[in-house]
Amino acid sequence: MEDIKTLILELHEVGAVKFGEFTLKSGLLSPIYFNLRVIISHTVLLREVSRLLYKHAEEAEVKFDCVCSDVDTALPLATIICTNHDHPMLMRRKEANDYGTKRIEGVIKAGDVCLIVDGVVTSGSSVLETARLLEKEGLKVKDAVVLLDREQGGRDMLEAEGITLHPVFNISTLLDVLLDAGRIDPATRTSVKTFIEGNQTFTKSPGSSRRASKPKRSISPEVKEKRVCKELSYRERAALPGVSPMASKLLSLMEEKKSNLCLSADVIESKELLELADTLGPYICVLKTHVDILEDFSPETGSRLLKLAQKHNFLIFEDRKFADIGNTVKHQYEGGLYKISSWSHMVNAHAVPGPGVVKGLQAVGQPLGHGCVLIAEMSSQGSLATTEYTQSVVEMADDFPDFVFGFICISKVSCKPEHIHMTPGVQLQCGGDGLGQQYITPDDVIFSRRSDIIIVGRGIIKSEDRKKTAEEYRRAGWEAYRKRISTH
Ligand code: 5BU
Repeated sequence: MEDIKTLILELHEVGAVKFGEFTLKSGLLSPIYFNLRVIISHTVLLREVSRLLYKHAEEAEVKFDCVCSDVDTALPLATIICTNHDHPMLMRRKEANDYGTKRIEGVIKAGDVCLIVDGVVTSGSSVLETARLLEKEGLKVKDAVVLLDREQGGRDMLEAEGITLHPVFNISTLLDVLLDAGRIDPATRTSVKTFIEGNQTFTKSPGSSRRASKPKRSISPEVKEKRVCKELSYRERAALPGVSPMASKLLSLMEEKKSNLCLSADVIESKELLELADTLGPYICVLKTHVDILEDFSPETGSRLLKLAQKHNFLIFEDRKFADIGNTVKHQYEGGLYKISSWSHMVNAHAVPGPGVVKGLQAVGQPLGHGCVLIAEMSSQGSLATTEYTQSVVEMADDFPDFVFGFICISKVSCKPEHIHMTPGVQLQCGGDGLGQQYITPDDVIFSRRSDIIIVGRGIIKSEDRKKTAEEYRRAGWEAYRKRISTH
């Protein structure tokens, strides 16, 4: 324990843990922030963290043949462990390499047991994603050793997935040590604890674990009040007093059709688009179009699509990504060749131009009962829509509660149950397309990242049996939602 106390104080000293107000990737404001990257500039500390990680795995009698880490903060730690103790190493890329979809580097020996090494665990989704990629290559993953568990549900989630998490220390210990040493005051400790309690990402369902569940800490009524992201069903959300007409309609039909699948119908002929709408209509809640890739668009395409939307009870979403001044987008939305507002129930917009873009769209769309989602994050590699930008987009939505009903994002960005989160870049297998698209699975999107709708294009369009595949995606998305509702 003395080792750990000293380590925590040193981490605080070098700025690897900070207190204040920080916007997380998810858009949430956090009173604590970890940046383990700084330790690479402090060699003694770097060695010490590696030593404790290894010691921790040894004390827990973890058996493994090789070690894997992300190409990130944990990579130098894993490298030190592997070179000091002669273990072969693997590393997981965040993105597929340039030539294909390979994401695990190193010599893979199928059947070997691999220990995952990581820095900070919040929801556990990153460790789980690495484990799934390793398992796809034939390796076995039973344990992960990490420096810090933020105690937000990652440990339980991983346990439910068959992976034991071994954190060197958790956030409660960190707060106690810093408080005892006079580095933080009691109010800071309380505010971090409140934040952690209010932002749990996972709750155990009975029987989901291989081991007995540890008793849940009781949450005071005050903390319950502050719970930021309460999980409601789509049906409950559809009936909320502040929900916009578009969100209410969409949430109701999702529940009715048991579908959170949006088909991205990226085809170039109207005939094929209409065929897709008719054959896959029963499986989807939304059909997304890119009208400007159609080679033969005519007003009839729009009106026939609308009829099919009525027949199969889905909504049409023109993925136009408006990004100009209000006056221009107004014309682009209602006029031109496509007259988008006459057949599309919803559109999306970038927030880059400022609120004027939404004002312009709202002037056309709201009287027609239409709605808009803002692009808070993108699925493509190297996207600039991150952290503060994402946070500002979420804030902008609050100014248009009757028209903006949600976001395009990779993980849930807003805690308001009135907001619908839609996520592109989804396939049943993780990977990429060589042009920057990055795929994550329906379960990851809906369960771990708590988005609401999976947007799937080529995963369905390029399959041999589109109907069967659409049903597979519908089921995967719906099961992930059911799991989320029953466990959160
Ligand atoms: P895919 O075939 O499943 O990769 O198609 C994804 C669709 O979602 C495609 O129409 C994109 O234009 C759209 N998309 C996206 O992939 N990523 C984003 O961040 C946004 C839209 Br916004």
